[in-house]
Amino acid sequence: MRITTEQIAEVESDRVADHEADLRAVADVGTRRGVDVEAVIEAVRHFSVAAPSWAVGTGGTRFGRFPSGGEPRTIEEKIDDVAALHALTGANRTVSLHVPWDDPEDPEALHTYAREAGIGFDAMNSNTFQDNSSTTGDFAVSYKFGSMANADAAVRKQAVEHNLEVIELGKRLGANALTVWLGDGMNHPGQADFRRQFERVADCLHQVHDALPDGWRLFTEHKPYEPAFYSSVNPDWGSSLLLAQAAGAQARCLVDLGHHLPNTNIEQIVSRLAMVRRLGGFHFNDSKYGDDDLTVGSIHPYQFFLIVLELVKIGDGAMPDLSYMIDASHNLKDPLEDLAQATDQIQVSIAQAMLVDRPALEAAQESNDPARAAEVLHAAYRADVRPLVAEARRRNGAALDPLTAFRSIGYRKEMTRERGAGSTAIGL
Ligand SMILES: [Mn+2]
Repeated sequence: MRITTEQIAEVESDRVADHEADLRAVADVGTRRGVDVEAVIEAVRHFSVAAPSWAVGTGGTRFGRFPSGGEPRTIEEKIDDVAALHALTGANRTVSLHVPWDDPEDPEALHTYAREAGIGFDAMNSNTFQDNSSTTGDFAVSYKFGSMANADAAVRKQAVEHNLEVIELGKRLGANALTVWLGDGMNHPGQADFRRQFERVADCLHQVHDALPDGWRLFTEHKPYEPAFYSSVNPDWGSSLLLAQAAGAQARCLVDLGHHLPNTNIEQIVSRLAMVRRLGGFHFNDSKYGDDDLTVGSIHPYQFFLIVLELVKIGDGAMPDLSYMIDASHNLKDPLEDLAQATDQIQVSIAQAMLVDRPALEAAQESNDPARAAEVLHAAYRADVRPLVAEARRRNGAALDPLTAFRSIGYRKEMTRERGAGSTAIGL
């Protein structure tokens, strides 16, 4: 089942008049304040964020998983779901695969299938944090004590080879980046040597980097803890930067918002990484305590706005050309509804960040006027930009209100009939 623009227009026909009235009102306010509303709409229109293949299925915790039915059973069905999401949002043009959870037997056929569905391939994700016959060479080695940081050279060699295989697969799918997230670290003080672990990982990443095709990026993704609970080899942005520098010129740091200790100033990290030209991309999500993988902007919407504002500053008024992906775990909501809400939140934050009067903000900063600076930020953050975002979606042939349209069209109901109530997606 493909969701079409015509289907969306049909279920939203009674919303158009209200939308147009709302849009006129916002445009009037914009005109009075000298805001280029058209530029905001067009910037939102052109933005795209990848959906990870593992997020179209219901997530879970180590305590359980409660699938709600109609989940994709194959990689092609995952592509179908991303295509449905993109039809509704107009802003999810790519899917990010995870190997071995997604290991197509015929990459060219999959490439064709995705192209016909209008979906491209974003960054490839390797996996050396669990043992699997396709990542450990038929279990000849084990990642129990780490992969690239392992004391055993044979394990490190296998970890590098797995990453090279993922690059090869990505080349056949038309991807252009590899994200390396490692579970390597220690659970026990004294278990390993901090420096030796780090140097081994740096050396392995350098080997992987040397196999990158031209135009590809290698992303290092930091995370403070879990699965290693005493120390992680790449726990923070500083370590991630050192690893990216050691890996080579095509390496960049990827910032997963949930991979920070509570109250970390992530927008400052974004600014620093951009300053040294090593900011590569994002995994968007939100968190209350740890790597909670909650819906983007659901816990700290103002922080998310400030992060996007840093991006708009880097892009000189528009979102810079980085790698963007939603990395959330949908344990209770329908995965596609949560992805649609996350995408909407990102679009709203882009519109708000673009409304910031940056010359006025800079003037307040340069004259030591924090009260004025706060007024400038709040004027943008408190603006209701939803009609602008809806208009951007409408111009892309997508939905004014993706979640309601998704329900009206009955996509999940149809998928449950087709795929079964007990179908489950592989992955997290
Ligand atoms: Mn991530």
